Amino acid sequence: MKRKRWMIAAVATLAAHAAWAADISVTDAWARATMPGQQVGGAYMQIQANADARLVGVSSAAVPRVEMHEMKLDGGVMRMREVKAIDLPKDKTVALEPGGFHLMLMNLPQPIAAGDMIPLTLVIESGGTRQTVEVKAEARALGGAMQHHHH
Ligand SMILES: [Cu+2]
Repeated sequence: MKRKRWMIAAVATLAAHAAWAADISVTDAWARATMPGQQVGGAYMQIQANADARLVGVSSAAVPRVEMHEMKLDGGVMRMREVKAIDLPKDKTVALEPGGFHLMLMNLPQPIAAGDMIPLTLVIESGGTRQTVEVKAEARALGGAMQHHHH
């Protein structure tokens, strides 16, 4: 009988975790198409959480390594640095975009072509729990007004 009780407790714990998981919505996920020989690419999206949360990691089945970066104007020069986490305040839309926070797709095994769908797994922490969110970023061709994001 003791064993059965313990199992009920375990189920209750799972339910509590599910209740704490934030509702995450990701919209407008896209990646920048790359030139042949280019080793890195960028991915961008809008993320909204219905509870205070943090993006703490990103991985991809198609890219060996994904880093979270921040671009900031520093004495008139745009500088980029890797960040460990990106805050997702409750109900606020956080934009990962050229010139701000963004995802860096490292060591690309092959160029990203317009129309490619890049799978991304976001690891989001909220209320002491971690959850993953699967996203597909559609690659867009280079060019246009947003080409100032150099590396
Ligand atoms: Cu970057």
